[in-house]
Amino acid sequence: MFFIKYVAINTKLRKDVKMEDNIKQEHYDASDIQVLEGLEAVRKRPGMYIGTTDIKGLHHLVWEIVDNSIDEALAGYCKNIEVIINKDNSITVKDDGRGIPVDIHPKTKKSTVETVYTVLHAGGKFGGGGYKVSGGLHGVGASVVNALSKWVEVKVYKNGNVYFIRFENGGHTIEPLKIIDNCELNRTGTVVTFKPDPNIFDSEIYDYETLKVRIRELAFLNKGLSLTLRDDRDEEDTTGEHFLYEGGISEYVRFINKSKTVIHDNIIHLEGEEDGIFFEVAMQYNSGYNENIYSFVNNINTHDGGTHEEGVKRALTRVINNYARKNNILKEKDDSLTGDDVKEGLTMIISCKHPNPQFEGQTKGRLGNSEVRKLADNVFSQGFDRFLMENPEYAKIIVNKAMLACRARNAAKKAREITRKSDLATSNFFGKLSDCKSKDPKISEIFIVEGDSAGGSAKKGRDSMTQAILPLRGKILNVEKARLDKALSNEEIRSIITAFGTGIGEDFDLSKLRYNKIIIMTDADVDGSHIRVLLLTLFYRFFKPIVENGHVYAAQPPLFRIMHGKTRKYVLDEAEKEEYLSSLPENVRARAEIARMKGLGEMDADELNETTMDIEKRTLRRISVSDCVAADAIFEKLMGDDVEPRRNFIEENARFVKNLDI
Ligand code: 1YM
Repeated sequence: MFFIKYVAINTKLRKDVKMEDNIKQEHYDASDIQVLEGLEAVRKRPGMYIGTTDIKGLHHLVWEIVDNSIDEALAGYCKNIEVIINKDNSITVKDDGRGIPVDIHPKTKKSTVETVYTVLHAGGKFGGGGYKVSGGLHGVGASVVNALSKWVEVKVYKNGNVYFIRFENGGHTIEPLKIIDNCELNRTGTVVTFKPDPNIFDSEIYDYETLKVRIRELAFLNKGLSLTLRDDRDEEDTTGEHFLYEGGISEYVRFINKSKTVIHDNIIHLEGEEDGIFFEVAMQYNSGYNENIYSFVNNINTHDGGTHEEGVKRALTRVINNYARKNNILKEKDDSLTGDDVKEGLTMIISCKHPNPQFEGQTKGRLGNSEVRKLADNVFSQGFDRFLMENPEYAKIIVNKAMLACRARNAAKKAREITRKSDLATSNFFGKLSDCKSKDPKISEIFIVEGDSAGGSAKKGRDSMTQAILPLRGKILNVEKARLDKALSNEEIRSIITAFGTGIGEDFDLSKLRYNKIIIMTDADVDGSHIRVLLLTLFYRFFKPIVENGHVYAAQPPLFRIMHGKTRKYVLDEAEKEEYLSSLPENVRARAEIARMKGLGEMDADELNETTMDIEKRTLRRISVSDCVAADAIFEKLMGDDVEPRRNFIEENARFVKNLDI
């Protein structure tokens, strides 16, 4: 066993009661299903049901169907789930659960399968008595997917029969449920295939990586459940990828820490249950300075935390302080360690399965149930306290790490004060920043430019009313490997902090941001890519809200200039060049003598303005944090201890970091 596992002892733990027992105790039949509204409403306002109709919404459909299989797994009836991307970008989801009920529904007088797929709000979760723990639309998912699909086919294996039903054009039943074949008596399960309606969605193409990341996550969060993803668009993908983790969230922690240097071997895994609420946490420290804490409720990422996270964090700080004081590592005169100190270098996954979760906050990303705080605190403090007592060598390493973090935090505080006092006042800083005249952050933007020569052109070519220029002279520090105090000793980073106006660390205040747009303007070469990634790491680690609120952009300088006659045309990349050239008449094309733009520094002020800076003409790419877990994995690849993945990445993306949509 690679992890140490403690089960909480005094939390009224009923060891023999599992989730599935809770479910089996409840009994409800098809009459629990309430019939509420038609599917037309979903087609009229898809956003209300699935958020967006962009690529995210397209993938959301898959999760709605998969969630039904996951529910079946959590109820203890399903062991295998398979997701297939078909050649035509339709999706098939298969499970080996009980199969959706096929009996006639008393209210609709139609089969339950048809009811579940055509009646909004049909499903166990609204019927009462059903105990569902996965995320999604709480029982309306199947009908929403049907409403937004060109066609849907459902096959149910049950009672030795194969039942089949097909819907078309937003959920219209073609023919009622019928038996099309027989099967072995003990075979049960559901197979759903759907093709999203292209009239509803901006894109029809499924992204393998997006599906893979979430399917892998579902496998980590549901130990023992086997999930498979296969891409039938890819001729070479014959077997698919399998995800099955007997260690559950412990293996998730190991996965996140894979390319980091861990400071103790064992992953600590604690779990407990009370009143049908199941709580577990897995953790391990690495030698880095960042915290990677991810929490989930019923498999949904609670990105804004909540009571489960609060309970654990509170207990973590208390237990480490108590241990350090009891063992005289922390002396009487010393201040206690803070939450930030004990979280440095911590990778932690928190997972709670709750029969009635209350999600709060604007994006519903916070767990509100107050009883979970106590449960989380109890389970964690009992288990972790025992771990420290039984593993004094690890306890020492963990406490020492927190003590070092505390010292660094105090040093950073001093450095920040010096930064605040000195930089704004020194001519050194103002010699560097060419600020804009406007003091209105709403219309102001700052270009962070690589090198003095490009900085010079940018300064001449800018609109000095709204555009500020900050040239970077040296390489900025790689903050993935540095603490705040070290980052603050780097002059380039200090200039950036001072220019932004927000402060950093504990002082950070987004409302003080002096520019609405922060635009990274680097060359389209290897060095440029490197600087851009360093800047993104800095922003992601120390100015996350700036990224989260969409303030960070990458400028897109052109790669080619095409001249013919008196016409000058700039194009962003090879593809655009080809497209433009093929649009020209043969004779003009033959005479066009195409120039590759080497660097920003080579463009004169007018050219730079016209191609890259002018609000009317330029192309900017907004940098977003769409998935913190995925983003961290990318940063790890690019910035972590392993050199090889970084070198490969830079080689592959020498021209543009186009796929780095963090
Ligand atoms: C590929 C998609 O939908 N599986 C699935 C769905 C259900 C059941 C089993 C199921 C649930 C219950 C009882 C219950 C659903 N049933 C319903 C409803 N896979 C997929 N597998 N028997 C079977 O919740 O008690 C909705 S989903 F409402 F009909 F019970």
